[in-house]
Amino acid sequence: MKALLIVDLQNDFLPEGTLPAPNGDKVVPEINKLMEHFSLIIASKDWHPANSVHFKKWPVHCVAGSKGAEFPFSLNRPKIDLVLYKGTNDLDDGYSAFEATNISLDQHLKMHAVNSLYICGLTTEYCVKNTVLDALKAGYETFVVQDATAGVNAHPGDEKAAWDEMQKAGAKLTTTAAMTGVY
Ligand code: VGL
Ligand code: ZN
Repeated sequence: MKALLIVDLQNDFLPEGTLPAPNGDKVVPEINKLMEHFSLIIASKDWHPANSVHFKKWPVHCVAGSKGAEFPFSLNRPKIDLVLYKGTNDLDDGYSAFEATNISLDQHLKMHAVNSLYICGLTTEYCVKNTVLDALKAGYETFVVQDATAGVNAHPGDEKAAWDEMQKAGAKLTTTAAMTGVY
């Protein structure tokens, strides 16, 4: 069984948000296309308390319950089966969807007999990368949909390094076109 895991596709990570991935809006139509090809779709949300230590490193973003923490309206939201909340503690960054606090992602995937995970979303260097590395450690066959993933580009070179690190750890790269059969 395969599942689609959409990481942190939230308003604050889009170009108009407080911690923007410059091409964050471009992944939304790709993710909408991908969603048509999965019967299990899980989406994570960065969901921080206003006083999180995380905001010593980052501009304030995705505060629990805020507009910036919502999914964009352009995302085909009704298709999402489960929303995971992470970074909910004021003492951690919560970069990985496997650190979600409302449900154990690993247990949920096992319950649905998922062995292949297709990961996309925002941002390449932080939450996508950490989720991918945790998925590999947990033994899932892990694909990253490259054109459905965008970086925050906080430091030049980080995005390329993240792709290299994910591939070295065993992640396979794919594209929306390859997944949907539309070229
Ligand atoms: C993220 C920086 C801070 C992410 C979250 O979703 O990649 N990046 N918080
Ligand atoms: Zn965050």
